[in-house]
Amino acid sequence: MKDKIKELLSEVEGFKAESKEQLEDFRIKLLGSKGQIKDLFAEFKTVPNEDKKVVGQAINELRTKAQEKFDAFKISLEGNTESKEEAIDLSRTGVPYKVGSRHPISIVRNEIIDIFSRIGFTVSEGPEVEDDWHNFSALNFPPEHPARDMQDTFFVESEEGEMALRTHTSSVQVRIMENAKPPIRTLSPGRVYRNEAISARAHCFFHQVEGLYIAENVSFADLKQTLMYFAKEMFGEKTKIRLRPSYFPFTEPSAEMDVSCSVCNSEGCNVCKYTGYLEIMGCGMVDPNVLENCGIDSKKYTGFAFGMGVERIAMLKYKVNDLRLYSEGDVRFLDQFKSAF
Ligand code: 2U9
Repeated sequence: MKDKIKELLSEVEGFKAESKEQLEDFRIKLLGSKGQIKDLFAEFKTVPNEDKKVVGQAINELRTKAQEKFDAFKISLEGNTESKEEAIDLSRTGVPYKVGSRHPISIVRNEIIDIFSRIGFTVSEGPEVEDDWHNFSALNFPPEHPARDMQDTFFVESEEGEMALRTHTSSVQVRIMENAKPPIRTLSPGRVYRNEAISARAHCFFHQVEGLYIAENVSFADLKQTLMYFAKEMFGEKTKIRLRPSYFPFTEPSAEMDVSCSVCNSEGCNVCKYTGYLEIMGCGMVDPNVLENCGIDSKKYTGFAFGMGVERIAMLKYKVNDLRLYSEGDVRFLDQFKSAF
């Protein structure tokens, strides 16, 4: 009897079912009501008492192995889902994937690009690591200008010598002017770097969109009208603009532009600090020195330029009060912009 059990055990272990029929034959032969295991249990009565324990264990082992083999092939041949681990309830509602959202800086940058592209501006991009010429010299920064200082600008060593992390995207427009003939009408959106201590109101990097228009007979009136169009598209038809004289090395004359505060309708509130206006960008007529530096005849052509910080516009639009929120990747902040585009 022990030999019979051994023989059946090795048969069970080597068994492979390639079809349901083969599996059913296996079941009938071994596990069925007239099967060989049943016979063994019947024969068990004749086993001498002193052998009963060992033989009983061997038959039980055989039965368990045969059942396991049968179950395993049943699942693989029929896709049986009766076993608890394998059970899949196809009628259950799925677990939804967490969907990301567009970043507020992207939303606002795209909106700015959209508004200017409707009046013929194209988009130009360029390197973030710049040489002194494109970031400073071509833009009329005098040699001793404080922006050239380590305290204001990050410098990196490269094979080409000391390079600056661009402090504005004007450097992209220098490249455009060097390589294209007017009329030029382009926007340069991108990340810029400044050596600032990080706080709610300052960061060591932020995003700008700058604009440049160079052609014959471009005047300050063209600049004013273009920016008025932008302000109304961005902040609403009722928006008023205000230009205050300012100074930048690359524009002359220069101005800063304010828009009327849409929160209080210019009545005065804590957003506009009770002035009725919010500063949103700088602008001016491109300095003739800059045109000449870039190979453009300043007697024939004039141009205007403007620049704005995207974080600042997004702060006004979405009432964000801390610049650090933009770069911390906190989903509780980012999730709030799910329906914003
Ligand atoms: C060229 C010549 C002139 C771009 C300009 C500003 C004024 C300006 C600031 C706004 C807030 C930078 O992000 S900010 O800190 N920008 O005030 N930018 S005019 O003038 C140019 C650009 C390119 C060749």
